[in-house]
Amino acid sequence: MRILLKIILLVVTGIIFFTGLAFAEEHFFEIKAKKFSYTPNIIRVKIGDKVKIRLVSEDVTHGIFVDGYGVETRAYPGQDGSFSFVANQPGRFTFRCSVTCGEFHPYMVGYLVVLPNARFYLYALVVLFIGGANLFFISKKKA
Ligand SMILES: [Cu+2]
Repeated sequence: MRILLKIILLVVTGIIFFTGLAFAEEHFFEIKAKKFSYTPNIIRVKIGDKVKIRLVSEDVTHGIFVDGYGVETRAYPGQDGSFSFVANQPGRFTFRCSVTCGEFHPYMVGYLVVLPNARFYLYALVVLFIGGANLFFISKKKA
């Protein structure tokens, strides 16, 4: 009986864990770059999400470099740039132009906001709880 209970706990834990992982989404953003701003200039995703960015220049050559992630691309007039990455660190990161494009170039910035995935943490808690309960049963059996 105990063994059956443990097997059920293990299977449930596994299912919950992998369902939690499956909540990662894919996001695509097209960012327009123009002297001296980005549109949009704030990008919000959840941790674990796959982020794909295309940079389109509306005037001169611009770049985009995301602090903390170290990803970069350039967009030339008529030639877009793109990159993708997995948002694996939570927080607010500045992205900035990486090509000197004029006098206000240093102010050409935007923000990447990576939010913690509430559902992921909820599931992690459930997994921890089930794991704890399992340990409790094991220790109780030994005593
Ligand atoms: Cu620039």
